[in-house]
Amino acid sequence: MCRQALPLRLIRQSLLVFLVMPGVGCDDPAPPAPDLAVRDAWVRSAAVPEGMTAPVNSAAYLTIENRGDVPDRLVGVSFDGAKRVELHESFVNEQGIASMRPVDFVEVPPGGEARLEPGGLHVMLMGLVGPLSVGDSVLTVLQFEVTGRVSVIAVVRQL
Ligand SMILES: [Cu+2]
Repeated sequence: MCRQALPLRLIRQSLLVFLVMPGVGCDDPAPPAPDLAVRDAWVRSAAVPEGMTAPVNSAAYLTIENRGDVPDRLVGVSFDGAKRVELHESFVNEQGIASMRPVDFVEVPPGGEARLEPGGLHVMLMGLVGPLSVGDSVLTVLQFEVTGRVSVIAVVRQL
């Protein structure tokens, strides 16, 4: 085993070790990196309420797997069909009422995955510009701290 999961702050140090001690027992010089795969991406359908021109909001859900050596973070999402997009988590407040709040990022651990699903972490789509109908496909762009931008097609489904 020569590839190890390393915290991001240690990557530079480990590269330095490779440079200073060339040929120290490793046939695979690839630096540690995240290796992300996104699956099960979907968006909750949203109809236009009577008397309005567009639905109020919706949410997107997906699973991000990290087959790499180091963590990555989902730090933002772009979606042209909404005026505002935020990463949210659901929680139950002190009065026992289900609520939600923004989070700055979603951690995707090496060898693990992050699940954004109803009742938990989700991508909040606020101020939709039009309806989201079951069976439609929509483009979202995920922004990761290390990996950068990843385009994902999400299917519209009923909750
Ligand atoms: Cu939300």
